[in-house]
Amino acid sequence: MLRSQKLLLSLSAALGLALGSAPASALTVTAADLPNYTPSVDLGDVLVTGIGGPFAHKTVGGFDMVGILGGWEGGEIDLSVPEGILFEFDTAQIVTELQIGALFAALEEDDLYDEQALIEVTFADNTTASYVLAVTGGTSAAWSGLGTVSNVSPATTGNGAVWSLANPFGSAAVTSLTLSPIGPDVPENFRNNDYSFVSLSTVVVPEPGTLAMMGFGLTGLAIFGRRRSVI
Ligand SMILES: [Ca+2]
Ligand SMILES: [Ca+2]
Repeated sequence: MLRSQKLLLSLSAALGLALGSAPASALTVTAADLPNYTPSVDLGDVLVTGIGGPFAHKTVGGFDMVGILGGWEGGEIDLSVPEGILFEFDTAQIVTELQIGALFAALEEDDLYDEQALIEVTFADNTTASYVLAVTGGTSAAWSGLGTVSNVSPATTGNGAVWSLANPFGSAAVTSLTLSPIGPDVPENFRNNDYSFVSLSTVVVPEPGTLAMMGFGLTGLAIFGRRRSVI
């Protein structure tokens, strides 16, 4: 083996080590990770806590989803307590996908109006923001944040009324996320605006040191490649 080939191999190994030392790149939490009647669960990279009561599952249109026990609806997040589900991340995460369910269109599943969900986040710089997902029809909804919303299961009776938010906060990393109810909450429409958690996917923002190491390794390879071509 030529000395130059050995050098290239060792540089590649160094780059591999740098990549290998990067934090876990992706995290997914599903309803199955939040056991029934549990007040909170530590999943390692994220602590998930029930606000207003413990977690409670329900199956809607074949989809397993989680809300908070009690309130107007067991298995959904209701305003009456109020209830919520809080996700607190050990390190800032970019949310790549969030799915919620049981968010129905008007006159479906006893809901008088198109349902809405309130989603609150704390960004890595400690600023906070609130966004609303508002159903506008059986398979259509409006999202006040970034990214896109798509329908996974129709918001009509017998289905899951599941919605997927892709990159809902853009490339901004968050340290916490809360699924919250939104008003009004009055007797004639008490069933409106309740919903459930289905799944959450995030990626960890690489730490500056890791990026610097990766940059150093790539720069080394580039310089080496140029020298080699001269030889
Ligand atoms: Ca509830
Ligand atoms: Ca609902």
